[in-house]
Amino acid sequence: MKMTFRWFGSGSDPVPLKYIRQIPGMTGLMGLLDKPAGVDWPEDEFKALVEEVHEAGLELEVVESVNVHEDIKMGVPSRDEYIDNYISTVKMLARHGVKVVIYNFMPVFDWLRTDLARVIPEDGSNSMYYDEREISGLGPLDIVRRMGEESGGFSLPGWEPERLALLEKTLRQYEGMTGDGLRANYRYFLDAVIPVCEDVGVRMACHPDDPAWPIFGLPRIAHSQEDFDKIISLRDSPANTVCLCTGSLGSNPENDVVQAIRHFGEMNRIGAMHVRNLKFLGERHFRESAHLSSVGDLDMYAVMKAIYDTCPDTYIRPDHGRMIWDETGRPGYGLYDRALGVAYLTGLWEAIEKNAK
Ligand code: DNO
Repeated sequence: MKMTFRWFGSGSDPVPLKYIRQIPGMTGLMGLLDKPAGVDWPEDEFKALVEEVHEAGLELEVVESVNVHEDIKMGVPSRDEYIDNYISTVKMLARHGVKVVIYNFMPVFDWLRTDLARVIPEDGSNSMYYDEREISGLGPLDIVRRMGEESGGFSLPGWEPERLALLEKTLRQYEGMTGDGLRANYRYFLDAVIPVCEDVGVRMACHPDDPAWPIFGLPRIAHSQEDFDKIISLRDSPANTVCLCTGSLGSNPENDVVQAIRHFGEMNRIGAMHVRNLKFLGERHFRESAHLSSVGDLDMYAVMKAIYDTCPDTYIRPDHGRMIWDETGRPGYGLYDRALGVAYLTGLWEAIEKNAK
C-alpha cells in the first residue's frame, strides 16, 4: 500500500508540502493541475509541479480529477476533439512518471453535499453533511450557489466556476439521456483512451458517484458493484479500473463496500483507493465522520484487511477530513484530521501485516 495525500498546488492549497512530508508513512500525492475539463494539460506546468513535489521528498504517481468534458459524456460530435486532448494529457502524464489517473463520469455534478461545515454535536468539530430532504426543495442552481457560499473562497474539486457557468445549458442538454445512453458514450471514450493507457503504462481509475444514487433526475451509472462490473466490461483491460472510494460507495448502506473491494481487488481492477468513514443519520442522510470505525458506520479494519488481502500494492489516501483544532481551509481537505486518518489507517495496516506473518 502506498499512502498518499490529495494536494491542490502551492498557489491554492493552504497545506504546505513540507507538512505533508512530515506525516509518518507518507509516500506521495494524489495531485492535480487546476484545469477546466477538456483542456490538454500544459507539459511545462505539470513538469514544474512534479519537480516541486520531488523536491519536497514526495512522489507524484497518481493524478486526480483529469475531468472528462461534458461533450464526451453527452456524446456530441465535438467529443472527438476533447478525447484527443485527454489522450494527449495521459501521454504527457506518463512521460512524467504518472501511473494512475483518477476521473469520474458523473453528468454535470461531481460530489454533492448540502452542508460543507455541519457541526458535529458530540465534539464541536465540523464536517461535510448530506440530507436529501434539503435537496428536494431546491434546484441544482440553488445548490451550486450554496456550495459556493460555503466553500470559504476555495474552489472545490468538481465545482470549478467555469464548469458551473454553463450549468443551465448543460442540464437542458442532458434531458432524455438514459443510463444506457451514457454508458454507450462512456464506451466510446474508453475505446479511445484505454489502448493508449495500455501503451504508456497508465491505469484509468473511475471514481464512484457521490452520493451513490442519481440526483436531479440526471442519469448516474457508477454507484454500485454492479455498475462498476458494467463499466469494466465496457472495455475489459487492466488499465480500466476503479478508484474505490469507501465514503462515496458507502453513502448507500445497500452497498457492501468491503465486498466491493474484495471483488475488484481480486480482479486486479482497483487503481486507487479513497478511504474515509461516514455516519448514517437516516435515509439518504449522512455526515462524514473521523476515520475511526468506532465513530462511523463503516468497518475500517475490514476495509484495510480487504485491501491487504486483495490489492496490497494499491495507492491509498485518506479522504475528506473534519475541520478540527480551529483549522480553516478547503472543506474536507484540511491537514489535521486527514493526518490523523493516515496515522490510524497505517496503524491498522501494521497490525494486519504483523498478524498475517
Ligand atoms: C471529492 C473527490 C472527487 C474526486 C473526483 C475524481 O472530494 O473525491 O472530487 O476527486 O470525483 O474525478
